[in-house]
Amino acid sequence: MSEIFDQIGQAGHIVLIAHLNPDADSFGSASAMYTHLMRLQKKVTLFCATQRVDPNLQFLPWFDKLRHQFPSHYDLAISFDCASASRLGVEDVLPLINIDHHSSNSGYGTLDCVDTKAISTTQVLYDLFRSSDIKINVKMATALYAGLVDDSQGFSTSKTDAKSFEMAAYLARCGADIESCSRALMQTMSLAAMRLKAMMLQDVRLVDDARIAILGVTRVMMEQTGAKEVDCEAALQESLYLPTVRLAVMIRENADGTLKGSLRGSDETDLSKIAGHFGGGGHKHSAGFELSGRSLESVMEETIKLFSKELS
Ligand SMILES: [Mn+2]
Repeated sequence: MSEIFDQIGQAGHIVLIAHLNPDADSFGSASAMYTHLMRLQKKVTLFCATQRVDPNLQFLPWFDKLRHQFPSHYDLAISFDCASASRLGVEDVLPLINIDHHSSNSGYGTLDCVDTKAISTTQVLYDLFRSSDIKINVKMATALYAGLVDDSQGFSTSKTDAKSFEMAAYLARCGADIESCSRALMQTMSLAAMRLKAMMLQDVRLVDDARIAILGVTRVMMEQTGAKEVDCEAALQESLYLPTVRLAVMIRENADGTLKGSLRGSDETDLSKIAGHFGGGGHKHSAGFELSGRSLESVMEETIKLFSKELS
C-alpha cells in the first residue's frame, strides 16, 4: 500500500485513467485522486479514451479536465475500475498501478491494488487514503461517494454492508454532496435514454419459463433515439424487476459492427464465468463481453443456451 504512495511521490507527471465509457465509480476514483495529486502539486493528465463521456458525470469535480489523447511522456499511470487492460482504451501503458475491485481483474498492472471484497473502486481508494492518513476534502468526498452510491445501486446490492454505510457516513461528514450524487446518478435521464428504454422494454423476450430476460439493441434503435451506450443500462436492470426473472442479458450492436454483451443477475449464477466464455469478465452479478464478426441473433441464442444450462 505504501508502495503506491511511494511511486506517486517519485513521479513528476501522472496519468489517471478512467475506463472506456466511464461510470461514476471509475471517473469518481480518478477525480478523487486528481484532487489529491493537485495538493501534491503534481502534473496530472486525466485520461479517458471515450470521447462522449456520460454527461450525468459532469457534476463531479474535474470533469472539464478530461482528455482523450494519451500523453506521449509521463512517469506513472494509474487505472481505476478497469478489470482488464482492454478497458484502458490504450496499449502498452508502463509503469501502471491498477486500482480495482472486479473479481475478474487480470492483474495487468506493474503494481496491482485489487480488493474484490470492495463494493466500489472508490472504496478501495477510500481505504488507501484513510490508511495513509490522507485528508479527504469536500471534492474528494463527493467523488468517492459517487462511486459508492452508483456501484451499490443506492445501497441496495448484496455487497452493501455496514462498511458501505460507515464509508458513506464518513464522506458525509467530509461534506460529500449527497443530493447532487443522487440526482445525477439515479434521478436523471435524457429523453433519448427514456425513449431507448421504452423500446427495449417493449421488445424484451422472456425465455426458459420466464427466468431469463433477453434484450437486443440494434444500431437502428441507437440511431433512432440518439441514445448513448450507457443509456442501455436502465432497461437491462429493470428487466430484473420481473418477479420470475433471475438472469438478464443485453446484446448491443456497436456502430462499428462489434457486439457488446451485458449480463445481470441476482442469484447464485456466477456471470463473470459466462462472460468469460466469450472472452469477457466482471463480477458475479454483473459481467460483460465484447465480440466481433458475429450476428446479434447468434450470440443471443448462444447466451440463452449457456444461461439455461446454468439454471437447470
Ligand atoms: Mn466499479
